[in-house]
Amino acid sequence: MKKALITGVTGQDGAYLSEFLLKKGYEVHGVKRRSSLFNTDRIDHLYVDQHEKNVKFKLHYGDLTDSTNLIRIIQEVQPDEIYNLGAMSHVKVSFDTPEYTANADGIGTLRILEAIRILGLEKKTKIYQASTSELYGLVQEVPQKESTPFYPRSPYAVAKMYAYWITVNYREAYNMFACNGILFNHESPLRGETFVTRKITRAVARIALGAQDKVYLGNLDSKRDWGHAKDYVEAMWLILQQKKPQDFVIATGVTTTVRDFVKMAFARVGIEVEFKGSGVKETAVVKSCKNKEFQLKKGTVVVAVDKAYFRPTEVDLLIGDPSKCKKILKWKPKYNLAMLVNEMVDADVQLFKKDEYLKKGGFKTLSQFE
Ligand code: NDP
Ligand code: GDR
Repeated sequence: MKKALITGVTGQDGAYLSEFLLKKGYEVHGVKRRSSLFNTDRIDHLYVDQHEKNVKFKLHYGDLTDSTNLIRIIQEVQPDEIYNLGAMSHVKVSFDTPEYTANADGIGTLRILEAIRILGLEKKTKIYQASTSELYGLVQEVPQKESTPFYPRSPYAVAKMYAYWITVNYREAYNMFACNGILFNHESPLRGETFVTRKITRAVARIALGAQDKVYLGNLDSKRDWGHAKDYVEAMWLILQQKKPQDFVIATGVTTTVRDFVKMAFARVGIEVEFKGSGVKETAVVKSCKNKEFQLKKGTVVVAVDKAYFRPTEVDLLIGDPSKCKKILKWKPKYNLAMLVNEMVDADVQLFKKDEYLKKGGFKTLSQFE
């Protein structure tokens, strides 16, 4: 039975990847950070009492900023595959915490690679590094492919650039099976609430249900190549199943503005919105509301722009070229953007309906804590 170790197991991708590998028959070990509140919501359904026999999913306390801890966990687990997904993954927040981001996202990767070397596991353990389309940053070429030059535009992207190259260097210097997956944005109902897609789908659900008036967003012009996390974790696994270690772009090849994502998300609940004005004065207003369940009047402002959400340096356009992964990995996404948006909006509508139901019953709910 193969053993996988996942850093960032409590995150969006960690949860989908754990589920995927368990289904493939792996024993899955995850590194989770100590937190003052439970942080395992996304993986609770996979967890079994550790006293049971043949437990296939195990968690270890750890942190990418602590080498001794990583060495100990890797020594204990002796993994066949490591998926290094742990990171301070929010681009905007990285401008506020640049040093920590460099430590966890950049040097954290080095710590994993060095641990493998120190333990003499170079021949046994394969490593997947969670690289990112943010590396392309300021547009040099479209669509972006494996050979496109990098021009990172945030402390996050600069830290990930170090991680990318140190992974390549350890592969070349020590013959390690270490690969970068350069993944374009991927989302899901498990996406963190402060990334733009989830922020929008949550807001759409709450606005439709009357729990919120409007949502403030930043740059509506930026374009992203959005896929579904479920498809993307399969690509991670495929990258480590190849004969020779190499790097891959994983993308859909379709790009969409934040503004169009907003329109699609509202359309899912039967609300047509139109954008008016420009720059920081731009708003989205209700044009029509076909869904009788929701009472939104024509002309109601549902989206406004707040400068606070703009980044000091932005990545304007991301669109990936998936030719290599299609050809070599035979990877093809099952979801398109409409399916992704619909799944996310539906999940958030369900979540907030439950919330409203609890509120009516006199219980404390998510929205009462906000
Ligand atoms: P999330 O933000 O959802 O998850 C990040 C995970 O990393 C969480 O489990 C978090 O723990 C953990 N983590 C954060 N800091 C540390 C640390 N110092 N030590 C150990 N663990 C830590 O990210 P995603 O699942 O979306 O992304 C997974 C990886 O892929 C990340 O590296 C991200 O940068 C990269 N990536 C993501 C893309 C996307 O579109 N989603 C695209 C390209 C790359 P906790 O739960 O405690 O916060
Ligand atoms: P990104 O994702 O920066 O691409 O990084 P995010 O969803 O945060 O932003 C996408 C684009 O939307 C614009 N935007 C806003 N973003 C946020 N978060 N909040 C807003 O209110 C808002 N309004 C507009 C942003 O300016 C940006 O242009 C994600 C992360 O998962 C990274 O870890 C990963 O490496 C990349 O995707 C690929």
